[in-house]
Amino acid sequence: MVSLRPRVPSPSTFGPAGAFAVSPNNVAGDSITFVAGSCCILLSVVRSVSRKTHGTFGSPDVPSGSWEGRCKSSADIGPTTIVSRFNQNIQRVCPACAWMDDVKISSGSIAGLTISGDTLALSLTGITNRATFTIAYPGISMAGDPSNRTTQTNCWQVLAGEATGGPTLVVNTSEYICIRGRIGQPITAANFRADLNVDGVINTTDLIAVRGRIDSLATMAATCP
Ligand SMILES: [Ca+2]
Repeated sequence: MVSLRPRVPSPSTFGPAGAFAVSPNNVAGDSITFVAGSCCILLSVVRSVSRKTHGTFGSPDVPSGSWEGRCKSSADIGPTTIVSRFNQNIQRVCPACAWMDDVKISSGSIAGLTISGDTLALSLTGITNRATFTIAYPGISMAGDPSNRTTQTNCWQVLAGEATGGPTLVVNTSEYICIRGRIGQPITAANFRADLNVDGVINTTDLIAVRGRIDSLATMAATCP
């Protein structure tokens, strides 16, 4: 908010307050209050995260640029819900168009798209494993200004079964040892990746799941920029 107090020689010079091209509510005596709008702020993504629900523990966030190693099933690998928050309220440029016109994803399908204020939530299925996953927002604009869009792209590295991270993403005996050592532990922000099948518990089912994914080819070479 910017408040200007111009020198006004006489109220009669400018006529009544309502003659200004501003809301009369913004005029008080010899003062005009200008409310700075968001018209000149370029749209940008403030934060984008991937979420999966781990039973009663909840839905810990994995930020973009990170890695998504969890898997729910062979048909539901990688991110399943991505929530992106922008620096201002947003809208779909073409509400009647398909979701694929709003956002561009590098693999999989969009099962749902919702907007609430400055936040966009995407439900996704069938993300390709052992690959980067990117999402762009060509059909999303600032609310009230369809021309104000962003060229940003978010990126995840997707490798089902990966539970330990590291410079090179790979599913190997480190995952097996990691999960075996966490069996029976309550899920926390520090160990939720060991809950591979996202059922809210870390048990032998997760161990069996990772054992079936240990493979010399279970390495992901591509990385996010
Ligand atoms: Ca589990």
